[in-house]
Amino acid sequence: YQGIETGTGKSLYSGTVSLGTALSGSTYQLYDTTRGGHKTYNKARSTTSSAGTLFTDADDTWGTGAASSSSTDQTAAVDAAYGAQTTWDFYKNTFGRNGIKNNGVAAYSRVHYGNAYVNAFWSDTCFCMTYGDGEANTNPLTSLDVAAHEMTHGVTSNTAGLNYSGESGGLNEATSDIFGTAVEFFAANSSDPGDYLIGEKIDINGDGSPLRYQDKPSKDGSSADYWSSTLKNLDVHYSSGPANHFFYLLSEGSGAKTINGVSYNSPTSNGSTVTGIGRAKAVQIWYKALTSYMTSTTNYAGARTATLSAASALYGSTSTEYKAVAAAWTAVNVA
Ligand code: ASN
Ligand code: ZN
Ligand code: CA
Repeated sequence: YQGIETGTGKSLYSGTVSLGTALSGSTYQLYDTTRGGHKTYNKARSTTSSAGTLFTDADDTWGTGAASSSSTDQTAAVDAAYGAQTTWDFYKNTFGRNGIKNNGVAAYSRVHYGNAYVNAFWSDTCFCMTYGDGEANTNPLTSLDVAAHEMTHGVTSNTAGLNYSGESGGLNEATSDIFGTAVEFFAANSSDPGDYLIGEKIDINGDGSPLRYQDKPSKDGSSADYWSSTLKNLDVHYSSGPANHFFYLLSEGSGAKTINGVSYNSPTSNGSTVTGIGRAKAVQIWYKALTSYMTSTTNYAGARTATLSAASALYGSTSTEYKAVAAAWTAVNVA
């Protein structure tokens, strides 16, 4: 490439954003050389297994900011690229982590995958994030929290390596939700302000409701609020519930609260009152637990131990933070 550029992206979910781009000859590429070389590709609903075609543009202004059913539309690519660059910046600024493997090398993203495909996923094999266009090909699954969720699967895979089934699978999913939320708050984007909901922008249920709720996971109709001996039998997107709930309680505390216009009311299993320590500290504790203490087979009891070890290392074993971690786990029935 010839030059490092900053483009303008008109996203579907996050308003107008700056994008890291490159200039090759007289053509701009959706290629972010400043963040490990992340590229965004168009799968254009083709079924071939390749990455797809790198998005290019003549004037470095990308997308329209509106939903489109076109398989070549740039708007979904803008959201995916913005999600990848913001998640990169979050890990760098918050933890000093240089990309998924902490080696300065980016994954890539591909959009317009499948036809009316209602999912997004991370793959270790391609080292990439993939996004479908959603119902009627007009609701791409490219919102910021979803992109951060998928990229975080890469981080988990390259750190604790939590097995994607049973309780460790629930913890793997919760890790993606926790950092998905953290990235959304980090971005402080007025079109998509931070919340403790997952997927509130993509209208996956067709009624405006989010995919998941961290303050009270059972609000989705399937997730568990509290640990029980049968939790391991649930799908990992539902056994994530108690860990998401732990993260909310540790950050914000129990009871009613309104943040950025969204109202929450987080219950506890034992009727206790939990006082939060703030999201910034909760995120540091979860990251240290993930990268220093959890392993592929960590279960919920092990997550309690790992986060207590992390809180002890970061803040001391007699700290308010350490006690809050214990109280928040007890409140989701992990004693
Ligand atoms: N969107 C899902 C996830 O990230 C994809 C899947 O279940 N494989 O967990
Ligand atoms: Zn996931
Ligand atoms: Ca969200």
